[in-house]
Amino acid sequence: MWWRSVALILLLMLGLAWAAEPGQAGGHTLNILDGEASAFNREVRGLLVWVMGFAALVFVVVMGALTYVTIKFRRTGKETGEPPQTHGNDRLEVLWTIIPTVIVLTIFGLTARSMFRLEQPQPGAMVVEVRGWQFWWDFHYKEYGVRDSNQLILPVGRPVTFEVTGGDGSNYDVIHSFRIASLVGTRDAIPGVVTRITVTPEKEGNYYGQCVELCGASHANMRFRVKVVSQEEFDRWIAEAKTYQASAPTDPTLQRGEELFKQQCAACHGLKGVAQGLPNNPDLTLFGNRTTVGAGMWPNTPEYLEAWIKNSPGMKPGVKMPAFLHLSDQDVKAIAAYLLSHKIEGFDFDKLEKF
Ligand code: HEC
Ligand SMILES: [Cu+2]
Repeated sequence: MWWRSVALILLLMLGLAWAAEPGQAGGHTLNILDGEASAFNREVRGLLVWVMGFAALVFVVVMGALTYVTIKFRRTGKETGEPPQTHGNDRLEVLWTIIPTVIVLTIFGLTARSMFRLEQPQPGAMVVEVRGWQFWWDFHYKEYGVRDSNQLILPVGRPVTFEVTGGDGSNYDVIHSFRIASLVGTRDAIPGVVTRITVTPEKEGNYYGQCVELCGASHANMRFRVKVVSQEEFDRWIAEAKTYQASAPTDPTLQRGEELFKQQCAACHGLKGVAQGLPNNPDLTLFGNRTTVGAGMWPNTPEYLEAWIKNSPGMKPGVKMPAFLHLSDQDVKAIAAYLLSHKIEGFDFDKLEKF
């Protein structure tokens, strides 16, 4: 029945509208037409407008013709035998071959032009290696020798080239895909392969990143944040991050936290000055500066952090971090306080405007 199809379409549209609502992303916009913050997104938006324009034109012409024919040649009940039979129409057939060809070639030309523009090498670009892991992101500022996970700090106005790759080529690695909704995207993060993408962020702010290639149980939970700050702030950030070394705590709670961290966590997680860790686990050196926990999932508050340490597999399906249910609440609190104490002072990334 026709009304069922209409109801289904309306329901789908409602679902899409709900999913696109900024509240779903904690105040960040997921609108791919948002061109406020980068020439990259504006270029892609321009292309999308052309493609959607042609698509709308084709839709109207085809549906219009279909409606016209359906009504004009509908059954009247007065038919006597077969209607007149028509075979072929050269003029029409040439026309409906040429018009789609012109449309496809136009879209091809526009796409090629955009691709050349976007692939232009940018002199002076900063290189950041991006590595997708199940289910989190690692960032490596090659020229500065700084590593950070799940949060990327970038200076405004300077081109940055992402060298996107996945895992370490070991056999259980899968493909992820790198996208910062309001800034740039998309590049697949493929183990053993490096793909590049360059963008110049134009506005300071807090951006939302997300894996956009189905990669397992927590694909939807594989997010990250990008903080675009002034060049001066970035310079201070990177200079301090480069030389950061965790110092021995004096507070007894933090001392207990460090002891537990060394016992329970240091085999996996790096923390400069305390633990080397392994590359296939997030770096926790500057965890106190991170605004989220669980790869962009929850606000980095003591409550969420403690819940995460105790039972991350219960919060995020498929995580490659074990639960620590055997630790007492007090011990978990001590570890959380210890992790949050590691940070560079004077940065409040939560204050930034959300994009
Ligand atoms: C077997 C290795 C392993 C051990 C041991 C381990 N972790 Fe993890 N941890 C991981 C992995 C892998 C992730 C990434 C999970 C994800 O988001 O998919 C992670 C994520 C985290 C995060 C979130 C990082 C972020 O930026 O979102 C924190 C915090 C954390 N671990 C703390 C700890 C603490 C504290 C301990 C010790 C009590 C610990 N981990 C023990 C592997 C481990
Ligand atoms: Cu994914």
